[in-house]
Amino acid sequence: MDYTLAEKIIKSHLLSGSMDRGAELVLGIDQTLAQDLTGILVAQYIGAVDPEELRTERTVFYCDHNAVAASSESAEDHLFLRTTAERYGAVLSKTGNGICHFLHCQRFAVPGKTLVGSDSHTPTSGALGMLAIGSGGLTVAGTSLGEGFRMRCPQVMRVELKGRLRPGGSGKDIALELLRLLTVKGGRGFILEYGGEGVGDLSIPERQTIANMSAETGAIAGIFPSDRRTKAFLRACGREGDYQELSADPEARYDRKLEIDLDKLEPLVALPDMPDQVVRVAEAGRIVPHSVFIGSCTNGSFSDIARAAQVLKGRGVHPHVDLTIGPGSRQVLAQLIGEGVLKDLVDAGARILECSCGPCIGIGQVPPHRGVSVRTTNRNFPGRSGCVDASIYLVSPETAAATAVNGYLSDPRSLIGAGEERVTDPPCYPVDDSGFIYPIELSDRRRIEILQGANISDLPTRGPLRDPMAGGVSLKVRDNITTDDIVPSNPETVKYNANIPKLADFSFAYVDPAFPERARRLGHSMIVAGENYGQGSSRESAALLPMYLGVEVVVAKSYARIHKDNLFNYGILPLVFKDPEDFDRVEVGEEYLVRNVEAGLESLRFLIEFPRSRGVVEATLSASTHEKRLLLLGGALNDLIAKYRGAHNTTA
Ligand code: MIC
Ligand code: SF4
Repeated sequence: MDYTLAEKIIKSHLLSGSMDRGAELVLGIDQTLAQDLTGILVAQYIGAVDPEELRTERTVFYCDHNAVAASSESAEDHLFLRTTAERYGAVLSKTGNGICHFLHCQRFAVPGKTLVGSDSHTPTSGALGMLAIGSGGLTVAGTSLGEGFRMRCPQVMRVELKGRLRPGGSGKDIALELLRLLTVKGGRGFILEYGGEGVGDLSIPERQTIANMSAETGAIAGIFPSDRRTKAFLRACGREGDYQELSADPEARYDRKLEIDLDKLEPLVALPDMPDQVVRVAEAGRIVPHSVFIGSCTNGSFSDIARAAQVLKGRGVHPHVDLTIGPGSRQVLAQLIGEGVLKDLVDAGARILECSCGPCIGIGQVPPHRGVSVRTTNRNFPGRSGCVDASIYLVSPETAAATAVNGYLSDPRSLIGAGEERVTDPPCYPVDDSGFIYPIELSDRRRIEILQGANISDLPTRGPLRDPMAGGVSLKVRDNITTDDIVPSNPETVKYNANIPKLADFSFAYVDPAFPERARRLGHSMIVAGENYGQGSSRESAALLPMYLGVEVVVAKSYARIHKDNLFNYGILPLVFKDPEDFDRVEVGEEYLVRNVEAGLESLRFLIEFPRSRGVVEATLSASTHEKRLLLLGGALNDLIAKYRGAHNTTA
């Protein structure tokens, strides 16, 4: 029988379950990763279980998102992460070393292996033929403890890349075209498997950009074959021994096929406020930005930045534009210095930032109110830049550079000279692992004291689902609500990243600032939502904060995968409207009553009574046996503790 590449990796890691589409399965996980925002919870969960050691081949904690640490609270988060890594045997990547996905590809990703990370862009490592999946922190803690990763057997979509990129085109334009075709919902339930003649031409950094933004379509992962390009990249990283050739079998069957013709691809831009609002740069109209940012885990490679520098060299940044550059890693920075590119950038008027996430999630470079910023990042959700009414446009590094030169959104082809040689990837990277702290001997680990700052709050847990459930509707929200909407990230909130009571006050701040107060007043409450609820970031605080504020049930038209998993992990019942039109009948503030909750978990069908309007709304549940168990236990932390400590913990 012929298999797709994704199926081959699933098959070789299958711990239990079946590979029939939609069937429940448990996947063995070789590596896990976490970062300094979502990772604090991961570290807390691991600490709550206090294992002898982790059960993965490699677990890495990255201090990358909030590297600038503008407050002591953030610096304390980093200390907590470091000491937890040392105590349990994870690798710690220090601040300034680089962005998790980027570094993971450079140093740890291995073709054919599996990775689960508490960050939605974990699929970036799919660039090297690894099956890499984003998830919530509780799940990452569980997989680090050897639990295996539970999922429904995904569908596989073949994305056929035909032809070759034309001058001025970039991997980013392929990722944007994919979003134009699939939208932010179209990848749900799928692994995107890239193939076709166009793949052979793409460098690993270009594949990284595309695998990275596969997450924006809602897909479980994006994966490329492991081929001569992969081999050359691993050799350049000094890791040729990790290479193995991997591709789909010739007669593999795909659940869906999509084709992108690279010959016809033009420079593209995603308009505010969703990454799928994609048009040609040439038809976007006159966009005049205050700032331009080139970098992030999406476009922070040496070749990305060097190509932008080619456009900037000898031209300079427009006087009204603030251009910042954020290299993906210290290695990239070293190489930009070594090749003289940094000088070109500085001479052109660019500002050089830390090798970290920063502006991508509003930690620095926040635009002015109603400001405009053109960026090479992957998301432009409202408020994500730290300013809710700013307009963010997503483009390739070449387009960003041309825009910085001209002072308005520009097609880079006008500035790329005919016959100008395109920067390619080097045969050898300046590898320097001194930014990693590797595990010490097992026998020495117990003496490591975990340093937990006062700002890191205790883990809130909850008891089993109530039966019956009664309360009030605390919030009603539109389609495509992102986890950035639920837990805004900006310089003010980031220092409370690990302080649940404080962070709770910011939940839904941009969407409905009265929510925290209303939810507290109602005691027990319900959130009503449209399609694709909880898309975007994997941050589990988007489930944890509502749980902390008393939300016990969400009724939505549909969910994004990671957020739905997080709701189960926190013991919140994620129901779906049987008839989506019922959404219109429910109002904020009204009371609800759900009887026979336990029977509902069995039949997967619930009747929600709204006494005020005398309406009854039918809702369904799609849950595995394990997920139902989590709801009955009051969440995954109780499950982990019960399993590893033999006791339940239900303090709230
Ligand atoms: C993001 O890009 O949204 C983040 C910030 O990296 C998140 C993780 C987080 O919220 O900490 C993600 O992608 O999951
Ligand atoms: Fe960091 Fe942005 Fe990448 Fe998330 S998407 S990991 S915030 S650079």
